[in-house]
Amino acid sequence: MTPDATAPGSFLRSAEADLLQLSIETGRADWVHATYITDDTQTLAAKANARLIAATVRWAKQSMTLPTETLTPEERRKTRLLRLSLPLVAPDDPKEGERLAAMVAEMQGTYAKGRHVPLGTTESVDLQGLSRILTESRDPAHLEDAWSGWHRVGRTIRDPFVRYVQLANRGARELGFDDTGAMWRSKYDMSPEEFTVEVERLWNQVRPLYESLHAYTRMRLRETYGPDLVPERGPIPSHLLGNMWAQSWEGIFPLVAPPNMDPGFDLTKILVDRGTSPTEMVRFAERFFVSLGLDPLPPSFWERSMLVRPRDREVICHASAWDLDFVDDLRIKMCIEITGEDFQTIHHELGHNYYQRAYSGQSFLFRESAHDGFHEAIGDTVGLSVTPEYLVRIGLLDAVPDAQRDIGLLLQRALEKVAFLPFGLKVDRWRWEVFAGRISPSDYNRTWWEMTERYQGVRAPSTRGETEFDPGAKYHVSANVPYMRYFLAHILQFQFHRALARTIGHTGPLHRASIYGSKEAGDRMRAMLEMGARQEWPDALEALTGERKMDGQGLLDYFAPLQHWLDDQVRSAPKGW
Ligand code: X8Z
Ligand code: ZN
Repeated sequence: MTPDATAPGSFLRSAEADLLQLSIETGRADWVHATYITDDTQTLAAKANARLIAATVRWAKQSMTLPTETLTPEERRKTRLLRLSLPLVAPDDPKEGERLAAMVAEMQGTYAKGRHVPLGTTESVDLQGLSRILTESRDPAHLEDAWSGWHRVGRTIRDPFVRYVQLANRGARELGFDDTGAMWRSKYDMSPEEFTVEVERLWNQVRPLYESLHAYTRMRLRETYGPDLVPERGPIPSHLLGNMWAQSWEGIFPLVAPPNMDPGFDLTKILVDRGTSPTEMVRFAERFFVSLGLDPLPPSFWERSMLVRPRDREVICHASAWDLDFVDDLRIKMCIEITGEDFQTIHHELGHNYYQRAYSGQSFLFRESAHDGFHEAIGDTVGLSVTPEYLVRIGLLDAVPDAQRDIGLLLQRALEKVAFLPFGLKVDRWRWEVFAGRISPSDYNRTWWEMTERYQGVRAPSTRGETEFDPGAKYHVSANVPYMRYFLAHILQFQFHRALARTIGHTGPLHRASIYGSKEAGDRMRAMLEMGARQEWPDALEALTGERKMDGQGLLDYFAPLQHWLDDQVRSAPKGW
């Protein structure tokens, strides 16, 4: 249909109806692919995605011919969102569109099927098994083996990635963006240039805390692994940080915590000892949202979700949340393990589901979060309310450990959340450069590690050449999921938490605040969630926090007691790398 300049309203209604229907079809194809990977489901998902992308591009291009001056503000916002709704734009040529979708499906499939036979064993294990070695082993040879065994998956992802970058950029340019990275940066109600500056501002706010944590962790790891492996001043080897990508370090908490500083309880052990099932893990999280005054999940959630890894088929285990009919067909897809970490991840995923359900009353193009960092922050905000007091209230813990243990708890949280910050920044700073053509394929791996060292103060376990493609060993790179959202979410969740703590009248330290059971906090949150993407994100931020700017001070306030403690610990140790 060609837009009728006199009726932009009906043009947009047709676009929304068409895209809703195609999105539902694509979602079903994606769901079947993600929970049952075969050549056939891969082809079907790729075809459905190609069709949706082509239709969106068609509608978006037509909407650009609408006379802007005749549009209402709401219609103008819709045309803007229409043009920005895709993480990937296909070139006009349908053949190229299909090829692009096929490249992404192939990268995702390769990633999902990655396996390695760990040193000293005879059977291959998947990413979860290899990750367990990284968390549990203290033997550098086993750690390095699990690390490099997994990273081999990147090698076969390099070629499709190179093709994908070219095709995706061609598509983004046809839609008027400089490249795919510029398109991703245009989604924040400001110019791509302003967004780059905004991210830098937030990083500079929180960087000193990261540098203290880094110095402390390096000092402690040096005591365990010795000066040959862990330098006094240089970057930390990636395989010693308890996580495949060194993105979160809570796995090595037992190693770096001072002996008298354990948090007083071990959630993994509590859950395992009680014989908690995966379904019960999800029920805990659901009850938290219900305690805020939100509705229980629909019966179909329990029937259709994938909560554990099936024995008999390949699936995409990386956790995700879905809303198949854009109303109430909510589901999560996870390979739940009974750990404190997955307990948190489940809250993260349900945050997505509750957001999706809250904005389902909006018209289709507004059924999105205020910006993508908001979507990623909601479940984590609730997760920050999983305090010892809360665990006592729900019967998982007998008594609240005394306040002296708080530093242990804060250190554990910092190893998860503060350690993440430069990683969250690095992934897309790297991809932005790649999409802009400032990093060429022959430099992919070298520049990835340069940035890892610059931002995180972390180095590869051994020299990595260009046969390797280590960015491909991270899910979001292989699956074309933008990543800056997680950096923003790590800032926003503490800002949300601080505001909600004020709402419930909490006056003590922020890490002791839990909004469990507070309808008032729930109302605040819901007011923001229901807005979806109808208004610019500062309006949504204001609805929950009363503030209109993203602010790293919430995170700094939360960790203030730890910052003092860390600085005390590292007084004589060097900072930086
Ligand atoms: O991918 C996720 C979620 C799904 S949106 C599990 N996260 C990032 C990651 O795993 O790399 C959550 C934290 C960062
Ligand atoms: Zn998420």
